Amino acid sequence: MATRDITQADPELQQFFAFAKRTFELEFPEFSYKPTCVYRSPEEQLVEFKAGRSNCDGEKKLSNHNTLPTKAFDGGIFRRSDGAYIDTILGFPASYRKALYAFIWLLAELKGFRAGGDWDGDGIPVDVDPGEHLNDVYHLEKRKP
Ligand SMILES: [Ca+2]
Repeated sequence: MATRDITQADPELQQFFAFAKRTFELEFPEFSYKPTCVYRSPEEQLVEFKAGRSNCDGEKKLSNHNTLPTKAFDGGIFRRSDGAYIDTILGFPASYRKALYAFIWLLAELKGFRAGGDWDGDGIPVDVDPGEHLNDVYHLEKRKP
């Protein structure tokens, strides 16, 4: 069963999550930042793979969500007034959404983590970087040592 329990993540990721949440919510008080997926079972990973949302199938290739403590978490942005997930708010401006997520993944890069909004860490967002393909702005993970 996939979880949203940040205490299942690597301690450095837990610390980063707390920092990012505090900083983001100070800067954008109309919104909140919450974990949307921390641990994911291999079976659930296969579902993500088949849907094209991950390069890892959970069988031959494990994702950083598939072990405990996890080496990754996904975070989402929610409207504080009603708790709505910004990705599901009708008419929420796409550019505004991108900018809010970019604030998080740029913080992650500054702190030495790898972000699915810019996998190669060149500062060019994944959706406009011809060298990248999987747009996963929610995903943050530890860099490989
Ligand atoms: Ca990039």
